[in-house]
Amino acid sequence: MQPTDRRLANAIRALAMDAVEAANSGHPGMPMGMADAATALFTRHLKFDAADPRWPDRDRFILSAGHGSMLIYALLYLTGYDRPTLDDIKHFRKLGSPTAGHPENFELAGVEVTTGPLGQGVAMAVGMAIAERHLNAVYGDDLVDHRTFVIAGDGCLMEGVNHEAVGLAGHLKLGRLIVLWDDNDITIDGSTELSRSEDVVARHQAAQWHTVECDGLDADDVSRAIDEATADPRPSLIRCKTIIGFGAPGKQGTAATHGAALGKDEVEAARKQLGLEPAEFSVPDDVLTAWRTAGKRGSVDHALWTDRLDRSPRKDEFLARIEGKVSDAWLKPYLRNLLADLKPVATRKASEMALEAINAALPATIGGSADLTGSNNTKTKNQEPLTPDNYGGRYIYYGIREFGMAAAMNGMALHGGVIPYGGTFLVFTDYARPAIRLSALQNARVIYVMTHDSIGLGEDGPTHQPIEHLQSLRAIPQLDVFRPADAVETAECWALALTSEHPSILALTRQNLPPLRTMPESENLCARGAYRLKTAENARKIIFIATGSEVEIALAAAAQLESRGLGADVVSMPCTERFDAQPADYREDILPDVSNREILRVSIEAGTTFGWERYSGLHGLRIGIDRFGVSAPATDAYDYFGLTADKVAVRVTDFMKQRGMS
Ligand SMILES: Cc1ncc(C[n+]2csc(CCOP(=O)(O)OP(=O)(O)O)c2C)c(N)n1
Ligand SMILES: [Mg+2]
Repeated sequence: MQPTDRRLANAIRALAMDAVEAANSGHPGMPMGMADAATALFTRHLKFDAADPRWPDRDRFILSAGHGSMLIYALLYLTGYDRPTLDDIKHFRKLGSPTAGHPENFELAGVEVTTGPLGQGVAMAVGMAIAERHLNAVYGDDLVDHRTFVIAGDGCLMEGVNHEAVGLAGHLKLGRLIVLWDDNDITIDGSTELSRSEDVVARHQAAQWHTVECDGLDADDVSRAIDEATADPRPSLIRCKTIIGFGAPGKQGTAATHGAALGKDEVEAARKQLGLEPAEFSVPDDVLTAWRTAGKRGSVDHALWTDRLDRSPRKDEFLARIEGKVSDAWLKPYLRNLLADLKPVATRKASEMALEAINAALPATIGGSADLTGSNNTKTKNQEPLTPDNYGGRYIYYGIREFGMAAAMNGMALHGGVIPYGGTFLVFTDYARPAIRLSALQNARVIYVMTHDSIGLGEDGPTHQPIEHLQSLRAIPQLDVFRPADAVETAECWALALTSEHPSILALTRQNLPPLRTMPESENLCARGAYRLKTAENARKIIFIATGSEVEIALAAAAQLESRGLGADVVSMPCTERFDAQPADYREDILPDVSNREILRVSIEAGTTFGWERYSGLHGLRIGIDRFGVSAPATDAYDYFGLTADKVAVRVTDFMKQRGMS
């Protein structure tokens, strides 16, 4: 006899309680409250094949309420994924176990995205739904035809990014996005009455969503709601009325079940209440068999899909696209043309020029901007807008939603098949930063086109002039921050970003910069992160290390110093992360390990000097801006902050004099 849905759900409850108890850490309440809803979703609706978690046409499932990680670990184990094993679950939250505290996309194949920072799961799901519709438009129903399901808690729906994500999804009519809301009236501090009065359902309706309510503790009722949601052409919010910690008789319905082990006595009482096996981590045979059968439900669809793929003339192209391999064959011919016709150009414009070649060569790119298209230069001539009437378009008007855009791009990148890039002003990376951090953590190939990268943006003044941003972004692991110095470097950095396994930020100028790289090279010089652009003519006394728009200043200052007999190298350092990863002999060649008295190292960047001692050395000279900017034309602002060749040359010679170096 087929076990009841409640018994299937209770297996989730048992594993969640036991794992949290064993770790003495974790969140049992959410998995216990949503176990029935998750059972309905996984045994009746979600299209997946546990034997092949990477099947491209699987439905995507995102546990946005990442603290309830034991819910997804239990589901993956029960449905028969290779990992986590029962042993992995016994080692929940232990060093080296893939059952990390919060679900990590790089730990387990069935975890599509990393969640835990509340709100971002829903926002990434929007990106997944966009990628699905886009690829469907490109490849048709035969190859791409799936949905994105999300489980989200009160917290995910309260976060600001939810407003951006819900607005974007409603606008783009992402009907294949279905969010199940764990409406349990509880957050960590207690009742949601402490902090929420809004009508969540009405808010979604106002954003053009379909909404439906159900008893989240009744798998049949949840299933009815999912059917309704699937049939509706709008994105759907399913309000699942639940009880947090359901089944723990003394604690259910209270915040006490949210984020702590229930305790031995309460677990025992829950076992009795739910009719569970007395032993820890045990799942009755008939229940496990039923779950394993559910894990194979999708195998028929999967086989039919494989047949269709095998018959498709676009099979190889499709698979290459999903794999995400990118060639930089566009770069050489592009650079050849560029070098034939050099002129001063802002690097944001140079980025647009490179993108014309990139977007023509790489059909996987999808661009966009958070309402600064004309300023970020992110849209190329061949790009049509991606709209509900044309999901095949390759340009997204994200609106003024920097965080929502960044999170959506994470979802798109992790869905696979598309390479998202999107723009705003560099200063507003602050608005997107939580998602940029998750791009890095998840190794999502997202390219951030961040223009107006310094006081060089001029008149908009201190609110718009980044100061601490470059360095604070460089502090994020697994993120490449590129600050190219001219059009050639801009193209080289684009090529690196597109072929990277990491996310990248391109920091680009508003103001024009002269061409500095005027000769063809056999290799991408930016690949090493820093390289010698000019070699000292006189005996080397100084090494300038500069990035972006300040490389020009360093070169002009170096020329002045050479005319006074002081030899100066100029190192262009478009990407500190890449330079740090070079072999020691290369780094030693560019920045030799000698005293600053022998060879003075001078960093120049129109931003904070914080951290530049890493390259200048403690006794080197750091030229930058350690205060907020000024509202003034760019050239006046540069002059005001001493960032001109004349002023830099004077500062260097004064510094050398003070230190008795010349
Ligand atoms: C951005 C962010 N802020 C705060 C937290 C810490 N936190 C984790 S769960 C939670 C409460 C969430 O409430 P809800 O979504 O209703 O989850 P439930 O208690 O119902 O499981 C908070 C504040 C977080 N993970 N992410
Ligand atoms: Mg809650």
